[in-house]
Amino acid sequence: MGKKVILSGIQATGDLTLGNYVGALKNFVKMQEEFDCYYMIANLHALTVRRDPKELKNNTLKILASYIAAGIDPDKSTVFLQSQVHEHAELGWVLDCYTYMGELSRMTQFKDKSAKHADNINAGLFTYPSLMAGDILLYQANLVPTGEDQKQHVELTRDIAERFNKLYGDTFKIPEPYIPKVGARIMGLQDPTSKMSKSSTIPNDTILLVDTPEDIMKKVKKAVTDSEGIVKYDEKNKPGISNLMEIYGIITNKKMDEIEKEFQGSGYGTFKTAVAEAIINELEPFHKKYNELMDNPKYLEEIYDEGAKKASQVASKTLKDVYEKIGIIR
Ligand code: ATP
Ligand code: LTN
Repeated sequence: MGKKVILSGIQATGDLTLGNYVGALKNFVKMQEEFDCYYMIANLHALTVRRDPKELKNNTLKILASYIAAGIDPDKSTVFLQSQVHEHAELGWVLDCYTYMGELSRMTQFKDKSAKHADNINAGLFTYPSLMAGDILLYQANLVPTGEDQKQHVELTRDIAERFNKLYGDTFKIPEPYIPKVGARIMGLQDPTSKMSKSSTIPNDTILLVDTPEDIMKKVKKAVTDSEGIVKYDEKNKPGISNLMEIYGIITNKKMDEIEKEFQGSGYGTFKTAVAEAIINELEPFHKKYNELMDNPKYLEEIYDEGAKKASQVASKTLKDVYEKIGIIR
């Protein structure tokens, strides 16, 4: 029996947040020891929102450098750019033809992004999940590690794959979402009722992996809390404190009741300093490695070129099978 296959990706839409790190990236690193992992930078998906071309290129390299700085080893995992493996765009189109408008219009991400970018509700934003289904199915992935917000897309991928397999016989492995039990949905520091997101425009709402220790301390100190002054986990009534507790818990490996005990009787100021220090310590090795990598674009180029070669070998086999089954001459 070979190893199980993992595929995941992050959109090239900006500097990664602490949410991306604990919800996705940390798991990517853990999983590479046990599984055959494919980690992609979703630069084609990033086009669904208008972008400056130079910035998109630079963001693509930033995500790649973040993958490696966080601990993904390009000798163990296949790290590649979605745009360099043309099978993604091809299978994405095919799967568009096996995905229903009704299914796509139920996607929360589509609804959120349409509301945020009301002047550019393009067809790509709508069909985004079929391209993502193609990403996953090309590699016959068993598991897809992501944060909570992507679960719906992985479930749709399963439906599309089952539909296709029913029509043409076994073609795609049916993937499972792999969502961490804690940290799957880190909330904004200023608006703890919505997800921390790299494209947030609210000042001090997100912690970026590239933030300096001073920035991190300042942002955590400014995080919205409540007037009760008690460090207690209560997502509904104390969303700000609960979010900070979750962040602290993931980094220090402590459970919520342990954290409550640790900060019993101390005010929010002491607790916030401890949270900020934990984040700063966790990100220190990342920072150093990230800066070195961003100063070495040749090395990054070698990684993605090599990754694309390895990924293409697998992706081309799946696409060939799909084209043969549906009657497309190559
Ligand atoms: P954008 O703001 O451009 O939509 P994003 O920050 O929401 O980006 P994505 O590129 O959509 O990030 O997501 C990358 C990965 O990080 C996905 O697996 C996603 O589920 C996860 N993720 C994103 N935000 C969070 C969060 N706040 N908490 C936990 N996981 C998250
Ligand atoms: N849609 C994801 C990014 C993404 C992805 C994927 C994740 C694109 N293709 C395939 C997992 C598997 C997002 O917005 N985070």
